[in-house]
Amino acid sequence: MVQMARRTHGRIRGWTTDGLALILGLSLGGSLAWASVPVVHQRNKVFDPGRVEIPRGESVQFTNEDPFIHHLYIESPNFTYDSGDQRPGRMIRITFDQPGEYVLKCAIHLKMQLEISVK
Ligand SMILES: [Cu+2]
Repeated sequence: MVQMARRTHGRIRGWTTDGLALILGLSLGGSLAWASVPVVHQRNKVFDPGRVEIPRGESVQFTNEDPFIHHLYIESPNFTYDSGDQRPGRMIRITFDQPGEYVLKCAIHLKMQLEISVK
Protein backbone atom coordinates (compact mmCIF):
# COMPACT_ATOMS: atom_id res chain seq x y z
CA MET A 1 0.00 0.00 0.00
CA VAL A 2 2.92 2.31 0.76
CA GLN A 3 4.33 1.61 -2.68
CA MET A 4 1.02 2.54 -4.30
CA ALA A 5 1.04 5.91 -2.53
CA ARG A 6 4.53 6.64 -3.86
CA ARG A 7 3.81 5.94 -7.49
CA THR A 8 4.41 8.84 -9.81
CA HIS A 9 0.93 8.33 -11.18
CA GLY A 10 -0.51 8.99 -7.74
CA ARG A 11 1.50 12.17 -7.38
CA ILE A 12 0.27 13.54 -10.66
CA ARG A 13 -3.33 12.84 -9.70
CA GLY A 14 -2.69 14.58 -6.38
CA TRP A 15 -1.40 17.71 -8.05
CA THR A 16 -4.35 17.82 -10.37
CA THR A 17 -6.81 17.57 -7.52
CA ASP A 18 -4.99 20.22 -5.50
CA GLY A 19 -5.24 22.54 -8.48
CA LEU A 20 -8.94 21.87 -8.71
CA ALA A 21 -9.33 22.56 -5.00
CA LEU A 22 -7.52 25.87 -5.45
CA ILE A 23 -9.83 26.89 -8.29
CA LEU A 24 -12.92 25.87 -6.35
CA GLY A 25 -11.66 27.64 -3.25
CA LEU A 26 -11.10 30.88 -5.13
CA SER A 27 -14.43 30.68 -6.91
CA LEU A 28 -16.17 30.24 -3.59
CA GLY A 29 -14.39 33.23 -2.14
CA GLY A 30 -12.03 31.16 -0.03
CA SER A 31 -8.47 32.09 0.80
CA LEU A 32 -5.31 30.52 -0.55
CA ALA A 33 -5.02 28.58 2.70
CA TRP A 34 -7.92 26.47 1.47
CA ALA A 35 -5.61 24.78 -1.02
CA SER A 36 -3.19 23.65 1.67
CA VAL A 37 -5.70 21.29 3.25
CA PRO A 38 -4.42 17.70 3.02
CA VAL A 39 -6.24 15.73 0.34
CA VAL A 40 -7.02 12.05 0.70
CA HIS A 41 -8.10 10.24 -2.44
CA GLN A 42 -10.63 7.42 -2.34
CA ARG A 43 -9.64 5.20 -5.20
CA ASN A 44 -10.21 1.51 -5.83
CA LYS A 45 -11.73 1.20 -2.35
CA VAL A 46 -8.54 2.48 -0.72
CA PHE A 47 -7.68 5.72 1.08
CA ASP A 48 -4.55 7.24 -0.44
CA PRO A 49 -2.54 8.04 1.62
CA GLY A 50 -3.56 5.64 4.37
CA ARG A 51 -2.48 7.92 7.21
CA VAL A 52 -2.44 11.68 7.71
CA GLU A 53 -1.14 13.90 10.48
CA ILE A 54 -2.61 17.34 10.99
CA PRO A 55 -2.47 20.03 13.63
CA ARG A 56 -5.51 20.53 15.79
CA GLY A 57 -8.20 22.66 14.14
CA GLU A 58 -7.21 21.71 10.62
CA SER A 59 -9.34 19.93 8.03
CA VAL A 60 -8.81 16.98 5.73
CA GLN A 61 -10.45 16.83 2.35
CA PHE A 62 -11.72 13.60 0.84
CA THR A 63 -12.42 13.09 -2.82
CA ASN A 64 -14.37 10.13 -4.08
CA GLU A 65 -12.59 9.14 -7.29
CA ASP A 66 -14.38 5.82 -7.57
CA PRO A 67 -17.43 5.35 -9.81
CA PHE A 68 -19.52 4.30 -6.84
CA ILE A 69 -20.71 5.61 -3.49
CA HIS A 70 -18.64 5.71 -0.31
CA HIS A 71 -19.86 6.56 3.19
CA LEU A 72 -17.37 8.04 5.64
CA TYR A 73 -17.74 7.77 9.37
CA ILE A 74 -15.76 8.15 12.58
CA GLU A 75 -16.73 6.74 15.93
CA SER A 76 -14.46 7.93 18.68
CA PRO A 77 -15.06 8.88 22.34
CA ASN A 78 -14.44 12.56 21.62
CA PHE A 79 -15.48 12.86 17.97
CA THR A 80 -18.11 11.26 15.78
CA TYR A 81 -18.81 11.96 12.15
CA ASP A 82 -21.12 10.55 9.47
CA SER A 83 -21.00 11.77 5.88
CA GLY A 84 -24.06 9.95 4.60
CA ASP A 85 -23.81 8.88 0.98
CA GLN A 86 -20.70 10.26 -0.71
CA ARG A 87 -21.43 10.08 -4.41
CA PRO A 88 -18.72 9.75 -7.09
CA GLY A 89 -16.81 12.99 -7.51
CA ARG A 90 -18.07 14.48 -4.27
CA MET A 91 -15.53 16.24 -2.04
CA ILE A 92 -15.95 16.22 1.71
CA ARG A 93 -14.02 18.22 4.29
CA ILE A 94 -13.84 17.21 7.92
CA THR A 95 -12.39 19.51 10.58
CA PHE A 96 -10.69 18.04 13.65
CA ASP A 97 -10.79 20.28 16.69
CA GLN A 98 -9.76 17.69 19.29
CA PRO A 99 -6.28 16.14 19.44
CA GLY A 100 -6.20 12.36 19.21
CA GLU A 101 -5.87 9.30 17.01
CA TYR A 102 -8.87 8.68 14.80
CA VAL A 103 -9.85 5.92 12.43
CA LEU A 104 -12.00 6.95 9.51
CA LYS A 105 -13.94 4.09 7.94
CA CYS A 106 -16.30 3.48 5.06
CA ALA A 107 -19.66 2.00 6.02
CA ILE A 108 -19.97 0.33 2.62
CA HIS A 109 -16.44 -1.01 2.08
CA LEU A 110 -15.46 -2.44 5.43
CA LYS A 111 -11.75 -2.77 4.62
CA MET A 112 -11.37 0.95 3.92
CA GLN A 113 -9.61 2.58 6.85
CA LEU A 114 -7.67 5.78 7.29
CA GLU A 115 -5.65 6.74 10.35
CA ILE A 116 -5.82 10.41 11.24
CA SER A 117 -3.46 11.77 13.86
CA VAL A 118 -4.40 15.18 15.24
CA LYS A 119 -1.69 16.86 17.31
CU1 LIG B 1 -16.42 2.95 0.41
